Amino acid sequence: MVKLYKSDWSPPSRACMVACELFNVPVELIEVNILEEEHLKPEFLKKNLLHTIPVLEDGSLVIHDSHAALMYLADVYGKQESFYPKDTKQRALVNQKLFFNSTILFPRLRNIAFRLITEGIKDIPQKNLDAVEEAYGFIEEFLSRTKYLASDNITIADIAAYATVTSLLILLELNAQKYPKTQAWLRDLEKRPYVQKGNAKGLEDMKHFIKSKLA
Ligand SMILES: N[C@@H](CCC(=O)N[C@@H](CS)C(=O)NCC(=O)O)C(=O)O
Repeated sequence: MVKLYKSDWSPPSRACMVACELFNVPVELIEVNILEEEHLKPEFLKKNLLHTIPVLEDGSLVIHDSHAALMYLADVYGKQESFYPKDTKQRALVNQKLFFNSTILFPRLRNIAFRLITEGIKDIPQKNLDAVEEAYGFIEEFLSRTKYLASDNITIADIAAYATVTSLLILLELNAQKYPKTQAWLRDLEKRPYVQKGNAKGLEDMKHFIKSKLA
């Protein structure tokens, strides 16, 4: 059985939880409470010196990045190849969008959410909101080229980005008229049972927490 050290609030953790539901991974979920700084404790730092969650452990293998974990889970447990194609070119396109989430989307969320939580800021700087708006534009453009982010099939890149985007929506609403493809993509993913199970509750908890911080 694999172990997933996670927090329900954390989008990259939720992406891994969605993947565990999707691929029917036998998993033990272990909550790491960031507010109580459990991620900074020596036992946790032994697993991940970067002190981030999620961490996926499979026997002696420890993976401390959600994207690497999604790739591993899809390779080992995924029955439908389409979620992470074996074909090199198709796989490169999925990897590209996983890195888009890792290096463009998620940092724009982290820049805001981390400061709300740790520094107690009440107003989100306009430049950070502009960066989120720009990211919505990127997604809309991607989704006007293919039905899902990497191709016409849903892949693990959509799972990673969905967890981030649904969290960004707490901070900046999406104008459905301006971003119709993104709106349709969100609706498509949210009705999938594995997405519901892995993402919905944690997202709701995060929403309440962030709103209370902004109030
Ligand atoms: N690239 C990493 C980012 C993980 C990350 O930054 N997680 C946040 C929670 S959403 C965290 O653990 N922050 C605590 C810290 O950085 O000390 C991944 O995708 O796993």
